[in-house]
Amino acid sequence: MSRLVVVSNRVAPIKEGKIAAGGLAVGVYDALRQSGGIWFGWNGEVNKNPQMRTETVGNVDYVTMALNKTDYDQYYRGFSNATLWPIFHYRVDLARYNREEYEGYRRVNAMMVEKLKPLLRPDDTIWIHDYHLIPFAEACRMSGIRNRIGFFLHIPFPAPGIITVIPPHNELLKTLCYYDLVGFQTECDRLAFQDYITREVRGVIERDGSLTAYGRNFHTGVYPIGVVPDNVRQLANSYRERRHLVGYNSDGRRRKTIVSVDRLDYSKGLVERFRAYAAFLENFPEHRRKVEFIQIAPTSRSDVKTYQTIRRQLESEAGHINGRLSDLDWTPLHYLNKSHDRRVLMGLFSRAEVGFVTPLRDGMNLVAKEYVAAQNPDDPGVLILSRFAGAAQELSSALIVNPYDCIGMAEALDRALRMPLAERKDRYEHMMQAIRAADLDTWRDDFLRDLQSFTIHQAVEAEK
Ligand code: ADQ
Repeated sequence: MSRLVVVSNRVAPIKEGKIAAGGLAVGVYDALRQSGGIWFGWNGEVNKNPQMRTETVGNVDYVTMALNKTDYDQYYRGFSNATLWPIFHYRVDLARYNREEYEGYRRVNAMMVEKLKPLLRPDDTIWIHDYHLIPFAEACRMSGIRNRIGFFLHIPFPAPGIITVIPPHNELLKTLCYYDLVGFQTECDRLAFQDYITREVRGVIERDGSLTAYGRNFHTGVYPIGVVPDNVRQLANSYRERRHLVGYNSDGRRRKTIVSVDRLDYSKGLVERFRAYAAFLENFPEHRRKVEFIQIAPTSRSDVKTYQTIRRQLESEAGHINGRLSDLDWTPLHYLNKSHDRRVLMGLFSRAEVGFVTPLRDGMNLVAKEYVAAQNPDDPGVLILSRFAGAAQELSSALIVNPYDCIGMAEALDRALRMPLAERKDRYEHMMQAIRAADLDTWRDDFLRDLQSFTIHQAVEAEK
């Protein structure tokens, strides 16, 4: 088995010699441990003189570097998070384009390739993750690197009409053709990319399903990311301090809990969710005082302006709901801006009657899968899930909602809270089948198996 080299924007931090747990981090870490290899990327620091740092744990080298301020501003804060992220999530209204930032993005990708190059062996398999690093393979090929290179996009791939808003869309997406395999979360994302290639750049679909464009032949595939269901359930069971998780009525009966956990991001539909919860309490007053909604949303990318705006908007919505509806012994909405230990989150999921997962767009959304996997099979809660999360493709037995339909979401909350045990169990079992069929190991193994099965590109014009 060849050695695996993983490249992602951020490398999961190592704590006391151990990798921190977390969806993607665990999957990548397990893959690396099996084959041995390198995890290469940014360490999250911004320094004047970026230094490479290597930390070895077992057979894995964690090679990280800092970014200088200009690189950080242009590559990370600029083109990645103020252009690509909003556009790939269909928020053209929030996107900006700045040519210097795009050039910085390309420059940082090329710089990372040059730093990685001396560490590579000829038979290493290279696996690149996510939108920050789209041009990585092209920069590798220009630099003479001929290893197998695969790319996985964690976020949605938008329809061609949306992606063409990016002024250098041709130049940017051409770089994806330099991979041997490009993986997506859903078939819908893969088809959107295929559409772009066939319509915008007159690429062709070959008999074996591969694509040829810009003189390059490459493969695409669908690899929905998953969770490790047994691990989720174990964590949920190990959390004993349940008194922290729920409130009680004045008559001593436990209030029902609705839970949401997200990074604070406009793609997650938090404002729409808060409004739907308010509409639910207005339209179904019989639930008042019997239910509470816990929204955990730690700030992320707080130096990007649109993230400051969404935060202010949420604070105002939350204040409005609680100001209008709470009582001395009842706070309808608990809005927590901090990150929590995975064990606490899984414990909270297992205890909550409703998981309320309603992004406006999401590549997959692991919280939806974690919520279901954390449930007690004998008395499971109900998942309310946005049709615009990648997870909705597999979890069709959730209560599927449109996050733009405020009253529809309010009705779903009412239905979820009233749902009889037999229906809850039935839906839960269907969802667990899907979650087990596409767990984290399957995601990683399928991608790497496919990547290994394709022949490596021979020299092409651009490389000469
Ligand atoms: P994210 O946008 O970060 O990921 P998501 O998949 O929901 O979204 O979350 C990733 C992980 O972070 C989950 O394991 C979750 O439990 C954890 N997490 C989220 N909020 C947390 C909090 N407040 N405190 C602690 N942990 C928290 C991107 C894409 C997704 C895609 C993933 C993986 O945007 O669509 O599912 O990558 O491919």
